[in-house]
Amino acid sequence: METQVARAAPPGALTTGSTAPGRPGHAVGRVDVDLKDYGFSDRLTSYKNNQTSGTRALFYNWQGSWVYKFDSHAYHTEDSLANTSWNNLIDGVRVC
Ligand SMILES: [Ca+2]
Repeated sequence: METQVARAAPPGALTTGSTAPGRPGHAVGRVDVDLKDYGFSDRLTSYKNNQTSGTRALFYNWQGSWVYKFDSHAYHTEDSLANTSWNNLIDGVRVC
């Protein structure tokens, strides 16, 4: 299942300038895009990060809280997470 990070979000849902942790395992209180709102929880295998160049998208798994897994610097296309531990795992995205 492919989702486009920017396209998946409703207008105004993406925030910029938010502080986001950059180390794996760090939990945050919220994410900008909750993939369950789009039926994408545990279904992310590929994505296109077509945000403004240099913008980062941070990907989180819900483990009772949002736990950071990896990030993507725009522009970036991930064709397949199938051979990673992140396949069908991600539930939320933050943008900064
Ligand atoms: Ca998950």
